[in-house]
Amino acid sequence: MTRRRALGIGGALGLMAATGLTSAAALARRPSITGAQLRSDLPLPLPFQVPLPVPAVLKPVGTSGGADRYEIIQREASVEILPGVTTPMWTYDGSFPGPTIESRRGRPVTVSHRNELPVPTVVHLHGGRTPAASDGYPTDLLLPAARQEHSTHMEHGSEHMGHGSEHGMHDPRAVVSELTRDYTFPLDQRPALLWYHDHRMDFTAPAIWRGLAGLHIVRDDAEDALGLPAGPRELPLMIADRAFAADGGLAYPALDPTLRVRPGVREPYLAGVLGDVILVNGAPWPVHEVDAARYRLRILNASNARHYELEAVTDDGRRLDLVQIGADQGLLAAPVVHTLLPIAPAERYDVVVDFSGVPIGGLVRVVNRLGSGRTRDVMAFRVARRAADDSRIPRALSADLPAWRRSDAVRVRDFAFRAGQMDAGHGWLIGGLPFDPARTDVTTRLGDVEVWRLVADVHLHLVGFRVLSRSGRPPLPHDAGLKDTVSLRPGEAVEIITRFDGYRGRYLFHCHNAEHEDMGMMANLEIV
Ligand SMILES: [Cu+2]
Repeated sequence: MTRRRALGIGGALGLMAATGLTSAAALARRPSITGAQLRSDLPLPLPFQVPLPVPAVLKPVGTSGGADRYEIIQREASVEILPGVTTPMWTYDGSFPGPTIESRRGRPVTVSHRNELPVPTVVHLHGGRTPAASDGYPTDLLLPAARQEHSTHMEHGSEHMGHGSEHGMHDPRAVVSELTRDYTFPLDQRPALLWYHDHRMDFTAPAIWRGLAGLHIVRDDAEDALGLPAGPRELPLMIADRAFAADGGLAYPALDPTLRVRPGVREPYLAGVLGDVILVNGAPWPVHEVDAARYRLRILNASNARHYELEAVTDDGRRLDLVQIGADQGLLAAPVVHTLLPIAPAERYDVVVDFSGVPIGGLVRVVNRLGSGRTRDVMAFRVARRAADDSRIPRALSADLPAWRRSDAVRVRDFAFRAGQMDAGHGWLIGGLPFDPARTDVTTRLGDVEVWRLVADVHLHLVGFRVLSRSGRPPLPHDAGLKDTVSLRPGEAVEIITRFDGYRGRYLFHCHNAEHEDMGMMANLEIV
């Protein structure tokens, strides 16, 4: 028997019956646009001229006891993003995206990060089933060598800390490291495309924007044996929008460009910062030469706030099938065929595209139906040559997806998310309250299955979930499989189901519009 409990995070949310969800969705006042677009101040390159880069795979510095050890230096670097233009960025190991880490399921990895940036950082492996100590809690800072005074600000809650200090940002549970920090990832999880990025309190959005993002792929023998396109025919595609200032630097409307003291962005960017340049793997509107064969595209939307609806269009206007084989948390049970694929910030889709029917020399453009002008184009594939193709897409991809049923749930929680007044400006609230690390918003027991009813986009740390319904109707085709991030359309309510297993400790759930996240649209999840 399901115990139904309507719950306000922090006790501030009015109770909602199941039938109250529609009005809760209306109350959410979700804006029809998810941000405002910055305009670049220098000439932009033509589309489909720059070759698609593929981020280098990082080599372990050592192996002991069946675990691999990696080292990454977080540092400022000048990167050529636009041809002939130098862009100073904050990077993992000098590149954007950072180096890719390739792992095997169940083989633990330790990544030692060294912070040579001018600000504290936090590393979060998005999609990782990670013990709390290595999950990158936003106050578990890694301080740079020369910036000890920042920790003093944190301790004493300087007025200039913005909303953080006023809401008790002092966090007695924070574990602060100096200069280097080891993050340990057991990777006892389904094979999937994960990504690591900065997650510092109040400054996640601008830090990702400046370049702190990279890929982490987990594989296993069962997936390798499927016969999916592999090697050069498997491509990670990290899509992210940016805008550039006249001097080649990245433009970003931060209230405090040093990203040290005052968090937040200027009007009219509070609902999210959009750029006018679409990057894939750090290159503007790139082009990639392909064989006339099947390719596995592992797509991540690493944009702060931009949503995409992707389609692959040939020269003669034909739309190629996007055969989805995987979601955020790995393989689907069976392929799902799309011609249009919506992807929200932080979501991943694993798709196979077959270029064999495209004439040699033909161009397949990946376009974003939600974009306009230059932001309608994403990248292109140039079909260069005929080639043998022994890859396949099995009709059964995996048999280990969790099959939680409603009747398994020991409780149902309702969450309201809405825009609200926070300090001097507008902010984003969950259950009426801005984020406070010192407050536990949701407590659950290890092993419990729960149904969550949501009226806004959510990313859950630690666990994957399945989508049960959208506004009382069955899930959409792209809701298939195991997800860790879900995106709602305006006025929509969604039900998800998950089991809180893995590790006890303090985790987060939040909106993955990075600007919303920095404005407090984030809550604590304590697994006991
Ligand atoms: Cu995450």
